[in-house]
Amino acid sequence: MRTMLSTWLRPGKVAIDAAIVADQEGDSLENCLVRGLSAAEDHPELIAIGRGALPNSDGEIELDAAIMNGSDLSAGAVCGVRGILPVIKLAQIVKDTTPYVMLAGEQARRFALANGFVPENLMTDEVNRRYQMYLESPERSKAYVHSTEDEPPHDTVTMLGREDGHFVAASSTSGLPFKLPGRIGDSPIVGAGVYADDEVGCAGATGMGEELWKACASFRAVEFMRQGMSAQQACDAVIDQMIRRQPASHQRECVVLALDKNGGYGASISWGDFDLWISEHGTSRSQHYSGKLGAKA
Ligand code: SD4
Repeated sequence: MRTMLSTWLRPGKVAIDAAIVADQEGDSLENCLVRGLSAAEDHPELIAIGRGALPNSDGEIELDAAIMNGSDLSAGAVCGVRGILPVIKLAQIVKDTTPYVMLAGEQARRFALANGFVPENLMTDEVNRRYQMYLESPERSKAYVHSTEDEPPHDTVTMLGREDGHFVAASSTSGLPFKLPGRIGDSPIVGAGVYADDEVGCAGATGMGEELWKACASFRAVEFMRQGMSAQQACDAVIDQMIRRQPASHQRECVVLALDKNGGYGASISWGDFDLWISEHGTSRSQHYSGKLGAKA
């Protein structure tokens, strides 16, 4: 039986639905996650990842993605990529066709073009409108924020998959809204945003990338499971440690999610709210999590 997880309510639903279709069509576990994330990247109305994501402070969408396969610890990632979709597919091609783990920026884009990707303008009217609002806003000086207005955009979808003791972790992101150009977060970093090892399980992260990266959150969760913790215990232990050691995790969403070898799943969040999609037996449901330090006001 396959279990797949996907983060955040709106983009996570698009991703899990597409992954379930891929599963029903008999695609590999890894391809199910790639197809799930690709669907969310391509969706023009989601203010999340890929097309129609929020741009950096120059008004350009810069995308990051990573995928790790627990069978042999193979991994591929891209970061700071402009005008290319889907970057999760590009990360998979880096994994499968090069001896490298990560390609960055303009060179990753050139690699994409050489592999048949077609450059596109990913800015939608809605995102142009929000960028104008950002330019005119007194909040502009605080560009380093996680979310802007009414509905938090949730700029990352992280997916995990398990099938008969085999694990895959994948993540696709536009990073933080109006980030400094060139800024890279945890999502494309193996060990921070994703980690998978068939000996143990897999884990992923979403939220404040700098904190999750400093915690090596995904690797740490997998190593906690190696020590015998369940997925839920491992996620709690990572977040507890972040709360203890990293003051910024007290006001920012820092989320870890995991799948273990015993059929369990788990997620934990430091502060704020988080929704996880879980697919088992071809149907999906969402589960809500509140921060250990309280939900958003
Ligand atoms: C980042 N972790 O680049 C990502 C942001 C995120 O929901 O997860 N947003 O820091």
